[in-house]
Order: sequence, then C-alpha cells, then structure tokens
Amino acid sequence: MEFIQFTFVLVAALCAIYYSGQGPHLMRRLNELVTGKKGCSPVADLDFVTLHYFAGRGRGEAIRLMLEEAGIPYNQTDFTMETWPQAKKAGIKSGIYTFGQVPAMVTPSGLHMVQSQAMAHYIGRATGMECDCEQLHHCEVIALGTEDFRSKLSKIIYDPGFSVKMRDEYLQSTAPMWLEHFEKLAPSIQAEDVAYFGGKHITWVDFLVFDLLDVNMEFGQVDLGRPQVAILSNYPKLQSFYNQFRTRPRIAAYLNSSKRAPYKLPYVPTVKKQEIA
Ligand SMILES: N[C@@H](CCC(=O)N[C@@H](CS)C(=O)NCC(=O)O)C(=O)O
Repeated sequence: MEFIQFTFVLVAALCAIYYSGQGPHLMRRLNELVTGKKGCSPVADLDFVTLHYFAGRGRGEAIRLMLEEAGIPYNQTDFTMETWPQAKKAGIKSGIYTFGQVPAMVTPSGLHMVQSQAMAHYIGRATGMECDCEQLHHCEVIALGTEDFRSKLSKIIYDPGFSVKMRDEYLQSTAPMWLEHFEKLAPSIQAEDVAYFGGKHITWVDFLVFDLLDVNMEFGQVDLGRPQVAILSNYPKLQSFYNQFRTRPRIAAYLNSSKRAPYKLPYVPTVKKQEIA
C-alpha cells in the first residue's frame, strides 16, 4: 500500500515539475549540488595539464588564462620554429595532434585534445566555468563570433607582406565593425556589478572574449610610426568588461607576471614611401 502511495506521489510530483516548465532549472540545481560545479554537463576535475603550444601567446593564451583562474597547475612545451617540425611529426604519430596543429592539452589521466575552443569549453566544464544549459547556444554563438573576428586580424598579421597600410585599414574599418557587434552582446555596465558574457557567472566564453579584446588592444598600441589607437574607447561596455576582467586577482597576477610571453607581431611591417602620411 505504502509503495503504491509513494509511486503515486512521485508520479504526481514529476508531472507537476514537467508541466511547470521548471524541469531544466531543477536539473541544473541538482547537478550543481551533486558535482559542486556550475553549468551544463560538468566533467571530472583536471589536476594537471601539459599545454602543447609555441612560446608565445597566440591561441594558447585563453587556455593559460583559464588554467590560471582555476588554479590548475600546468607546464608548457614552448615550441620554437626549430623544435616544432620534429614535435609535429611525433604528435601526429602518437595521435595527440589530431590535425597536426597546436594548441593541444594532455593530462596525466590520459585525456588529450586539440582545438583551442573545444579545450576552453572542456576546461570550463571541468571547473564550473561552463554556461547554463539554457545559455549554451548563446555561448556557442559568442565563441564562434570570437573566432571569426580573430581570423580577420590573423589574416593580416600572418601575411608576410603585412604593411602599415593593412594595419591602418584594420584599425579604421574592420575592428570597429566587429567591436560594434560585440558591444551589443556585452553585459550591461553597473558600477558594483560583475558582468559576464555567458550569464550570471564567469564562463569559458569570457576568456575567449577577453583574449580577443586584449589582442586587439595590443595591436592598436604597437608602435609602427603611427599614433597608437585605444581600440576600446568607443565601446563602453567592452571597455568595462575588459577592465573588470583584468582585475580578477589570479588574472591580474598572471598578466603582471614574467611568465606571460610579451605581445609580438610575427612580421615587422614595412612602411612604403607612399604610406607615410
Ligand atoms: N582551429 C585550431 C587552429 C590551430 C592552429 O592554427 N594552430 C597553429 C598555431 S596558432 C599551428 O599549429 N601551426 C603550425 C602548423 O600548422 O604546423 C585551434 O583553434 O586550435
């Protein structure tokens, strides 16, 4: 009898949850309670990471920032142009470099993976810096948007013919157009509030956006015989996000440490005579 009553109450409760539309919310709370991690589909902790990448910021930097913020110890391969060809061969042979490229991350428990955004997302899931399930599509849109914006800058700076004219065009038209889009997505500014791109708590997409803004800030500041450009000055929400993010204690400690590689352009541009204003 008791069992029948219990079953009846259980079914009634499940129906009530289903029809109230609160199911996903309750599942999230339950998930958080069980795993202690915020966000959709958490995975096991990462206790140590080897980051395979070049000795420079590039696509490794958002990953480093996440590891720093989460307090996960890591070491790095710091490849150079000389050491890379051999490492690439070995990485392809062992299967770690799925597409023959880095960044890649490897853990003592046998996890290995490539693709910087997939890695950032995984670290987010392992550390509670993951978006809520309802926000996941929004986070993916932002992440892929950072990739598209990033590719515009990469296209010019990795061009062996990179010139000051290309830099000017980028800063005058390409970057403002993309920053305008991101300004619309940026969290609102409230003096006391801490704002994030993926919802109410910090997530992996904040690291992708911060790194993207930082790369653009640095690019605008490089001395190429032109006035420097404070690239975020017309975008108050992005500027506020950038400033807030920089002051997170672990992020600030990393940004100010000597272990952070300096910003460097792959090619020093040539100023052609007709480009001198
Ligand atoms: N979509 C990949 C791109 C990886 C990529 O382009 N890696 C470059 C360095 S940033 C690389 O490994 N270059 C050396 C090579 O391809 O041999 C990601 O986001 O991780």
